[in-house]
Amino acid sequence: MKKYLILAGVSIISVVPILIFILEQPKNDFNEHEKTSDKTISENIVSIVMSSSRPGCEQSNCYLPTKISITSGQTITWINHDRGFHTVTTGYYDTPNGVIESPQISPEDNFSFTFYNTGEFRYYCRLHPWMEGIVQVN
Ligand SMILES: [Cu+2]
Repeated sequence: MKKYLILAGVSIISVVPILIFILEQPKNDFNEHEKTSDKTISENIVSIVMSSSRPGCEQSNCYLPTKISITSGQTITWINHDRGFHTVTTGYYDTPNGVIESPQISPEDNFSFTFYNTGEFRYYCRLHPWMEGIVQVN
């Protein structure tokens, strides 16, 4: 009987560190994930709203927010929440000024640009002339 008790004791002692190890693992992953989230939150996000490929979004927002203010050296990430393709192109429709010339951003994809020069940057979508936004860099 004593033998079994010792055996049980030894089993518990050897199992506990394994359990701690297993329980620690997801916790570490979670912390890692939290760090990634913080990084995302600190970015400046502009959302390309659903259905902006159809005229009408200019009544509210095609790019949300339509005007965003940042300081020099900061990055803006545009996230396409629509089902169609869009671009971020600085200038006015048919007269791009070449500061930003994004590729076509596919649905759920994103595009980032870091602004070093100050000033007001107006931009639009090459595919949908009614989509306009402004970046103010201070
Ligand atoms: Cu568009």
